[in-house]
Parts: sequence; C-alpha cells; structure tokens
Amino acid sequence: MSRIVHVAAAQVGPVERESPRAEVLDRLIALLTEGAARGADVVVFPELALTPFFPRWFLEGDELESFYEDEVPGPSTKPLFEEARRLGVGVSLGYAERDGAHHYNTQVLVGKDGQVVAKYRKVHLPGHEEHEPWRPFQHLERRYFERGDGFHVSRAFGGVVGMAICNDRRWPETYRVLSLQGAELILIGYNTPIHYAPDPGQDRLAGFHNNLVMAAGAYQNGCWVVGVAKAGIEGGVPGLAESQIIAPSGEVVAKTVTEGDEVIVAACDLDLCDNYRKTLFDFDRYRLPEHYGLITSQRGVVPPPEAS
Ligand code: ING
Repeated sequence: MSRIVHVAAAQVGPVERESPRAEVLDRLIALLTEGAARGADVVVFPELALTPFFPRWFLEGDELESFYEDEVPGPSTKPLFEEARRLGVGVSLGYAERDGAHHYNTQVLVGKDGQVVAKYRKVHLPGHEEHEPWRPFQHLERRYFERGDGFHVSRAFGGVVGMAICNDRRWPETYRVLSLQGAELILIGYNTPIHYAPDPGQDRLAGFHNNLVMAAGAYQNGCWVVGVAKAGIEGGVPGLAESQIIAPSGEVVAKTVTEGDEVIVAACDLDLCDNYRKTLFDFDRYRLPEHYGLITSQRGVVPPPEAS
C-alpha cells in the first residue's frame, strides 16, 4: 500500500507594507480552502508569508518589531489555523518569530489536529548586516534574524518530514543532513528577488538556479522537495515565482504558472523515495564519509595558480 501524501504548495503574491493582517489571512485562508478542496493533506505557505519581505528595507525600532510574531499558531493567526483544523488539513507557514529578545526566520509545521509538529529556524542567513545604500534594495536577514540550531525531521502525514527556508535550499548540506535523518518530504518556503546586487549577471538565471538546487537536492537524496514562493513585485522588487513540487527522480510534477496567489497540488508517493534510497543512493552501501575528509570544517583550499 503506497504511502501517498497530497501536498499543496500555496504560492502567495505580493504582501505590501500597508496590507492589513486580516486581508493577508483572508488570502491565506482562500489558498488553504482551495488546497483542501483539491484533496491536500498539508498546505505549504512561503517564507515570511504574513508580512512583506521586510529585510529589503533598513528598519529600526517599533516598525521593525511590528513584523514579528510572538506565538504561531496564536492570536494573530487564529483564523487560519482554526480553519485548517476545521478542514482537517495540516499547515506549514513561514513567519518572523520573536522569542523574547531573540528573532528568527521561522517555518512552523502544524498537523491535521491543529497541534504543532515542528518549528524550524533558518540556518543559512544570506545578505548583509549593515545598511548598504549602494543597493537598490537591502537584504538585511543577517541583521534582523539569528541563525537556527540546525535541521531536524519529524514523523508527520504518514512519513518523515523536514523543513528548510529559502537560502537553505541552495546548500547541498541542507538536503543531505535532512535525508541522513530519514526525510522523505522537505518543505521549503522562499522569497527570492530576481535581482542579485552582488552579481547582476545571475539575475537571468534565477529560475534556472531555483529548480537546479531543489531538483538536485531531491534526486541526490531520494526525497520529495516542495518549493513555495512569495512571488511577484512586492515593495517594488520583482520576486521569483515558479513554486514547484519535485519527485525523488528530480522531475517537476507540479509548477505554478502565475506570479500571484496560486495553489498547485501533487500526490507525493513517499515509497518512491526507496527507488533511489535502496539503489543508486544507498547511503549505507555506497556512501563513504571516511573518504570525504574535507567534509569537516577544514578548508583545504588549493588556490589557483598565479595568473602568469
Ligand atoms: N532569499 C534569496 C535566496 O537565497 C538570494 C537570497 C537572492 C540569493 C537572489 C541569490 C540570489 O533565494 C532568501 N530569503 O534567502
């Protein structure tokens, strides 16, 4: 009997600075309802789904603090999680977390019963720490968030589920660390500006790189990968859409075709993971950590020969 999890990726279009929270929740509930109507067991929302991607601005004091949530699920997101429980659907939601004096870029996983299954705090924080006026927009995640404590998996929806957030998906270690723990389904929300100020030459490759890293991660670790965008022009900054659900083969089984609020759904057969995990990528049989010396923190970098 196949272990099939019906997963909905709920892509969210722009959330503006002045978007009232109630309006955002109404949009998320509409996406949740559509996912449930299309048979989803779990609906996955993007990174920082409740707010604009505020690290694009240099903010301080009350306005910065206004973007964080002290408790999710909690009073500010009650309508969303109450509806999810009523519909009997799980939810993965990205939001800015305040934990006392600490701040994290967080994704929470809530089961069909409304109980929190797991909370993941983003590990790979891209961008910069100080205001850099030369940039057309900022990327101040390293100023606004602390790093999380690592990647973990949980039993949920009949399988083993892990989470990652945005820049995490670009690092192969993310998928490997999760798959070494048995992850069969990895849920990833993202906010990805098309323009990359440190090297604008990469802009034209934003969509290619997005698929490249997630498809490779799925295939090389024999797991399902779900990437969900906050998309469209938000705060004047074009954000990559192209949310997609990727099988352990690396094939895209569902992909959004708009840059707004859009739901895609796939029947993820978790037993397909073994087609790769018990053959080509049988870690116990073929993977040789003892021969990967440099996998530790050493950086045995050999510089290129001096230009002659
Ligand atoms: N965003 C981006 C990401 O890794 C980025 C940062 C933008 C990297 C453009 C490369 C190019 O998708 C977040 N939030 O990590």
